[in-house]
Amino acid sequence: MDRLTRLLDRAPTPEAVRQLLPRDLHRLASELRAEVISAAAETGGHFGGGLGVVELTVALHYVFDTPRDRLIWDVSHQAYPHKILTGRRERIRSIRQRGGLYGFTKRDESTYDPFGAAHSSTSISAGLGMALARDFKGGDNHVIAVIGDGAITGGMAWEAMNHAGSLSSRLIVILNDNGMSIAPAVGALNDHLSQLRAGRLPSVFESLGLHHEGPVDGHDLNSLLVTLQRARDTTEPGPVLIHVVTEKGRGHPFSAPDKEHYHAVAKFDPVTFEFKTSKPNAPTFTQVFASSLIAAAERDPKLVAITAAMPSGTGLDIFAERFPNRTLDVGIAEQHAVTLAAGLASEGMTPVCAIYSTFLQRGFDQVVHDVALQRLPVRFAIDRAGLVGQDGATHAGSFDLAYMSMLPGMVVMAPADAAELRRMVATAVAYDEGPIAFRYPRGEAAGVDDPHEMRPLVIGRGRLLREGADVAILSLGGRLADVMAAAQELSALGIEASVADARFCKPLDTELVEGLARHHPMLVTVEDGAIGGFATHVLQHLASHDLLGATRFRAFTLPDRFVAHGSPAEQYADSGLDARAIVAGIRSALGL
Ligand SMILES: Cc1ncc(C[n+]2csc(CCOP(=O)(O)OP(=O)(O)O)c2C)c(N)n1
Repeated sequence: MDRLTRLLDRAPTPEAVRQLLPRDLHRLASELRAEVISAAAETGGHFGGGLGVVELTVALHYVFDTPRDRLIWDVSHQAYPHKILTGRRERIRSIRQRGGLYGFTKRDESTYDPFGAAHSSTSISAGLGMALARDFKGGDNHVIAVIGDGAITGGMAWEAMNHAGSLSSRLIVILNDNGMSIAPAVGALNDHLSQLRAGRLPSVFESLGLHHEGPVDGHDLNSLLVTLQRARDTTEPGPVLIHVVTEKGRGHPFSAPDKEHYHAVAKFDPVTFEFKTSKPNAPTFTQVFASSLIAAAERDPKLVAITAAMPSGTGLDIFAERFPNRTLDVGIAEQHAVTLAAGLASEGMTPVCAIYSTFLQRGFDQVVHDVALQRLPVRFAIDRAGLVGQDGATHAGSFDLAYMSMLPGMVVMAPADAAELRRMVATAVAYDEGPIAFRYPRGEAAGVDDPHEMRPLVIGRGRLLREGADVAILSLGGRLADVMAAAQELSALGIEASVADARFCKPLDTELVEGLARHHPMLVTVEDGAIGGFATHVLQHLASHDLLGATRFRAFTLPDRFVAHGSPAEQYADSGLDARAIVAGIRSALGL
């Protein structure tokens, strides 16, 4: 037996953990921490959150009868120690890779994951639902929701506490307070938590009707055990909130401090702890966006940029260095971010709301009701459009083309390369007639990035890149390089393709679309979005004007299923959206 993991070897499941003596738990925690570090060296991924909750994870599984007692991790990026302790240690080194464990909790993956997550602030609502279900059924199990001080800034958490605080249903909320979101936590609530850490009560949670315990040192197993046992055994009705103070990234092996406490890491050497990062060949779309936005803000003093707790992910950290007073980090609060932008726009400012495609879903009604309906010129910079790789289905930017383009008056653009993104930033900033969005993928931007390129585009005008008589391929967004490669391969097979870059999903370049349909026996659209997006708009236009004639039509979209995690290249191959699949699809449609 490997002496270094003696207890972890003996305790592959929570049932076995519960057989240990309390005094063994310190050692179990340190073995678990070492295991998280050694696995992360191989896989990379979310790291700091998990290291901060090692003791809490051990204590929760020790005190509660999981999975009969329901343990819900908010966001669940911090659940790697939980996965290791719940029968998934053997597979932890496959995490986030194709066919491997998912990077977040997932109902299909384990009975110890009673609720899937990845978008934040859902755990208290889900937990209250489970608690009420238990009460309806006359059960006696516990329900525990663990939520971070970042995630608890989200509106849903407050909707849930407002409801839970008025009920007698028993629910245990653990506030994992490490002072960090991805970046340092922001807002008045964060100030309040600092006061609570200093022992100043009463708390806002108490006023909402949640019995408040703590603050408890989240790395002191004895205090954790006592507090959790008390919460488990109390006969008091109603919800309880336990304020646990932890250190994000606790025990990380790196020599340098990190401003995000190693929220997520690349693979690293397990001995020297040096990161194995590959050298980038080109700037990312995110960096091109940030630098274009800075250039635009130099010219427009009314430009204000908004992020919902994602300054580094969206590139607004770079923008904030130049314009600290024109950067607003609102916390994990996409709904508020969108309506805040609407308010700014209504007063003549130039708000740019930079939100990942997947998280903008949270603010959809605000986009409809507060922005689009009032035709307010909010600029949406939608990052991580299309498939995003290892974060998988919960994070895929699959739906924005559909959900933005269906809104009356919304302009929706998608760049294929760096120059186009720059021009779209310029277009959006200059456009004042209503809402406008541009959506761009994760990763390196194709093409050359010329920092002086700031010419606005003509709204609703695409471009023709290549002409061929046999098939027309109309591409929107990030798949253009694969489309061009496909066209070349087709040409080698004797099939000549025209290729056009639509640039706009809305308004559609109807002249371009009609010309392609008229002059080719087959029209194909390609987009990195779900069914209901670009192809639907193209087809509806052609069909409703009787312009399809004998022209055949094929749509390459994301498949009508959630695409599992893997590298983006694997995901696009799985989805039939890489060059090879496009060639194969066109050949088979042509009957060749
Ligand atoms: C709705 C939504 N917006 C943004 C994110 C991106 N995100 C993932 S983790 C995180 C920070 C969470 O902070 P906290 O809850 O304090 O947990 P910690 O990482 O500090 O343990 C953010 C902003 C998300 N998961 N969901």
